[in-house]
Amino acid sequence: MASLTKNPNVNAWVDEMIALTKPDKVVWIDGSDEQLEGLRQEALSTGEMIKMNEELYPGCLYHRTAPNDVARVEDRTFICSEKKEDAGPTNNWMDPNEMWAMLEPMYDGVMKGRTMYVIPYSMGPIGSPLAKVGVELTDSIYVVLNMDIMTRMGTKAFENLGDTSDDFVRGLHSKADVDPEKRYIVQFPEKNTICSINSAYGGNVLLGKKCFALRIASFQGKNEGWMAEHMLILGVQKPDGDIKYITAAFPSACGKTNLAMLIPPEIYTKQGYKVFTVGDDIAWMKQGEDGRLYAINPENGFFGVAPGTNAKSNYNALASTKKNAIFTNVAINLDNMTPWWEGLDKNPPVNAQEWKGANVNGVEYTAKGEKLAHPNSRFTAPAENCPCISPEFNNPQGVPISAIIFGGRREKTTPLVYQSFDWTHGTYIGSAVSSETTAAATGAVGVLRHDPMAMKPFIGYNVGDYWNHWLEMGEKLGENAPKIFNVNWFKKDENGNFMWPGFGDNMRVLDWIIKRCEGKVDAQETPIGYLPKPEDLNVEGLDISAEQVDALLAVDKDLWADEIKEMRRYYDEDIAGKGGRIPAALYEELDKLEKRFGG
Ligand code: GTP
Ligand code: SPV
Ligand code: MN
Repeated sequence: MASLTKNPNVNAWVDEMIALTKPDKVVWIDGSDEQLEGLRQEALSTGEMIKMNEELYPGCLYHRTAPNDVARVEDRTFICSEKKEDAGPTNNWMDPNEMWAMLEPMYDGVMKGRTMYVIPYSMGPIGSPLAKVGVELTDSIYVVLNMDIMTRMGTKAFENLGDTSDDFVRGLHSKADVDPEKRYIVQFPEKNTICSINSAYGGNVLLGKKCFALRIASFQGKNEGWMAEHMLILGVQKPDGDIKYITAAFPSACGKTNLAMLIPPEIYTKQGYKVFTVGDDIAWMKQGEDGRLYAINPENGFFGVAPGTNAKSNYNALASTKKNAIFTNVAINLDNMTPWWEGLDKNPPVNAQEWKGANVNGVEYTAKGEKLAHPNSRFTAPAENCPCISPEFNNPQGVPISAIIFGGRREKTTPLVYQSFDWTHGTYIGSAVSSETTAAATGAVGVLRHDPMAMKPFIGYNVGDYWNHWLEMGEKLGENAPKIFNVNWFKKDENGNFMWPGFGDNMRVLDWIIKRCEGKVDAQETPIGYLPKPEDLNVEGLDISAEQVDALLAVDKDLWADEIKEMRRYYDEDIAGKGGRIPAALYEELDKLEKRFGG
């Protein structure tokens, strides 16, 4: 099939990759309905995709991946910069030539007997000054159909690139044999290139997402003066009609999609408050002409965690999955071909197919404590399906950001919410994010680990330089810089129960944050930052005592002494000791924090 572009840089690279991988057939993805429908039919005929109930879930498909291929693989993910020190201590590194010498034979002939799909796509609205183009080569129809939902895919992306530009990200993906021992997710930041092999799962293979929009883009952003962050973007419309935009960085499976789509409690909706979703996972941010920081969501859909999603916890996400969505590794109710997962409702289907494909009695199966859906099972849903999608979703200029929030899963130590003293202190707080691990990546779950800015697996260069870039952005933004906050929805009481109701009630915390940005509410100054005065946290209608509010807002001196000690160890040993170029200003913030506690 003939190329869809005259761009010689694209064509030369695609020809080279065809010669290497030797597909039987090459299909350029124009993005037309006819072409995509043909691919859906083909995937249904081979069993790669399964059709869901056409009346209840029109246009929805199901896919299951190999049981060893269900999450990102951080230990097999590499940043292959020319110099090792440029990858820094948070990344696996290999010399780019050595890496390619290993990968090239693996790709040699890997697409024999298969079709190569050439996917042009734009990250960001077509025509946006912040958007960037990628081309992904893949032998997976699942990838094509997901990229259709997650990006602006097809000929229009080439129109954005133009006939001569070389500014596009090259992505080469092959499922190969889905061999976990030969699975590699490799970024070459200086070459704008991504190689992914032996996986067919989400973040490993939808190369526009974590590989491009975070790992490669964070490096581009440092060089070009903008930011690529693991952040949701939401707008809160106040009763007076004014909308404040907020971004929030939480580690994987720590609540971004949920916060992005929250439905405020009645005490707020009654007054006229409304929340709009701009993005649920990634933000690209750049200073606008008026000096403020503007954010776009480079994605066009949601690749969301299924378990726990229900009409109460996240109505808008659930509604987004009702048409033209793809379900990966959830369970199927065989009686009516609808998806099911833990936390959807309390009625697991009797006649169920669990995520690995076995037919089981779902009621008996779950009663034994077995899971019907994989904990990292996901839905891929078009953003346009979301009932609260922002009218600004396609705005090429993005939306102006008033506040940036960091957060993570912390059983103790970190209070419900606090505000940094200034941008530099906020950058320190971002560098100090740690969180209990989740099923979004392979490895143990529930282990506390450092995850600076929720970007540990996604910073495409030296983490110290990344922190320095944050500081430089703050200097550039000056008094227009968004205010920086930290939240923790996951504090637990002595019985191990979450102390804060979370979900829609997180609006109460956003309310305080917005009032702080507007200078409309006072705060108590503590050694860690500004905390709400207990009476300023609106708990009207919640079954929560004054003691519980105090506990949620507590700053425990002993726990913070441990925290500070651990931060010093982390900076010294894990970062500086392993080649991380920590800015002096961040060490000073740590010293100042210790001093404020009297240390
Ligand atoms: P990625 O897509 O992996 O980046 O995840 P995410 O950050 O978008 O997380 P998501 O919103 O999908 O939430 C992950 C899990 O956290 C789900 O099981 C949610 O039910 C749970 N969760 C989200 N918000 C809250 C909250 O406010 N409180 C509690 N207790 N759990 C929450
Ligand atoms: C995450 O793990 O943060 C995700 C899912 O958003 S993935 O696309 O697999 O990275
Ligand atoms: Mn994510």
